[in-house]
Amino acid sequence: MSRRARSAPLVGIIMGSTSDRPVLDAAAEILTQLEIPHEVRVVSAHRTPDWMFEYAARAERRGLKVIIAGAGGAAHLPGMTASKTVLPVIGVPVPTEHLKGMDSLLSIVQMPGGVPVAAVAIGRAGAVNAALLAARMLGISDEKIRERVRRHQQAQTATVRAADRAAARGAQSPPSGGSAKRE
Ligand code: RP5
Repeated sequence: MSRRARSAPLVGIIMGSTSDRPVLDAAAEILTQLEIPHEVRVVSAHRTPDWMFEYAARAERRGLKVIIAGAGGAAHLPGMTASKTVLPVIGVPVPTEHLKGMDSLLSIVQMPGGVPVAAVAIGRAGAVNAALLAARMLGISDEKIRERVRRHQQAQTATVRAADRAAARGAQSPPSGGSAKRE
């Protein structure tokens, strides 16, 4: 991790349980790539409600700018956190065993008017997008972060274009043992 990523966190990644970690790690990886200082904490709305209130209430004073909150099932963490801070909160629905994360998604997205939570997709894709969305929010007032987001987007485009060129080459000249030979 670079010096910048180790300095005072701008993004707080919180999750309801350590079992959410494989999903939320995707957000941390993106923020690390973009050299955005962040922290990862376990904050449960149901099992540690006092700690959740304390974390959310102190977040702004601690210098955090955006909170990414991931939870599964009765996923109250993003909404309850948003109710105790004016910082933007992005909710990541974590997949669940029985309802596959639909429960998490609906718990996060169906907030009452007045308490906003930005809900992203279920699972790691959502965590990736939560981090990119947080970076874009920070990029509104930080040109360096905005440029890193731009480079990330350009690199992604280049990767897909390269995959397309490789696929096109493969279609023109299938390797020996390919489908044409088996027919
Ligand atoms: C939620 O309950 C957590 O966010 C997690 O997704 C889910 C299950 O937690 P564990 O029983 O795995 O700790 O609060």
